[in-house]
Amino acid sequence: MQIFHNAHHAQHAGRQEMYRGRLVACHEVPQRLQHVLDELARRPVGHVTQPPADLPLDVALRQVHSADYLAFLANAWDDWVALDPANAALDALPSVWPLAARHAFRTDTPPLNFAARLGQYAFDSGTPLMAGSWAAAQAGAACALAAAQAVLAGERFAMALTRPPGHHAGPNYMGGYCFINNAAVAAQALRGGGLPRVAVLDIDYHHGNGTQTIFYERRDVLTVSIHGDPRTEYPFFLGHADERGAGPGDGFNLNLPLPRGSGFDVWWATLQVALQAVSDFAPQALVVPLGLDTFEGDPISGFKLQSAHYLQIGQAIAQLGLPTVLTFEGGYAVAEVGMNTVNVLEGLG
Ligand code: Q9C
Ligand code: ZN
Repeated sequence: MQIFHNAHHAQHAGRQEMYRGRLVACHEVPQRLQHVLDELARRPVGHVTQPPADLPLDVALRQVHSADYLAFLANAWDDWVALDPANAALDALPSVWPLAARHAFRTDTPPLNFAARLGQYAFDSGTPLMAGSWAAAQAGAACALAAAQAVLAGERFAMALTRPPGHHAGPNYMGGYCFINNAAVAAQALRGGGLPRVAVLDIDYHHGNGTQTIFYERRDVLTVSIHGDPRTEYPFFLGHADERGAGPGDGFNLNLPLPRGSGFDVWWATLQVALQAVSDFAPQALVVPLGLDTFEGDPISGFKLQSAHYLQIGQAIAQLGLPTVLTFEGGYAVAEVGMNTVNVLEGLG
């Protein structure tokens, strides 16, 4: 398999995230990716390479994100520093939001104040934005695009090995450590390459709210997600079982929430439901947003999967028989994330 590695990922290295009233050290750290690369050096299950420089990235981004959001991201760091030159030493975090409410706050008159603009385009205060975040996120999207192109060219498996992750980023917002939705970029590129139906199977601990939302009204991209029940787990405000898609996309979103504390037996049984839904859709390709935060040792998550289980998960994905793009999402047990990731890739066969 081809593994496209984001050589620019470390330009994004947030220092602190807001958590329950205090700033805590970021969980989504550059060492996560380094551990995967180190494990791939020990167990070379694929060919680690970098995306070509001449990809049509801007077009691909505009197919899944709004132009105003992309412009916001491109200028965010400069605008943050312009707000106060002392901000150059700080990560940007939002602290005010246009809450959806009766006689709601307005975003149709875009605010000029950057602190307000940050709140308009970010749904949490856990996603620090810094000088290199946009460059890192763009280079990561290029990995997703390259992985999709490799699959379109006949590769059975390809992976976008990148951070920051992507599956929480929506059409016009960042959050959950994510800026650009790499899985959506890959799925859309597979569609653009002429495949009539593409399925997304999100196995990160957290609901893939961004990917769900981007494809919610479409029947050409099936989105399926297994995740911690949003009644207790992040991102809280999306990911319930009754979200089935809308308009022409009605019936083409499947959420399989599980209680915090679930172990492998219930997770595995739920995976069979997800795999059946993917099979019934009869797609020509699959995208797997791969989070390793289902691991029992994950510091911010609540499932209890063990390292050996990731081999089985890889085997089950391979048994679908579909050309498959994987994107690297969550997984914050940093010392084990390399082994767990490469176990999935080894299981693919
Ligand atoms: N301080 C992904 O796994 N915050 N994002 C949880 C912990 C948000 C997870 C609170 C978790 C986002 C890609
Ligand atoms: Zn996650």
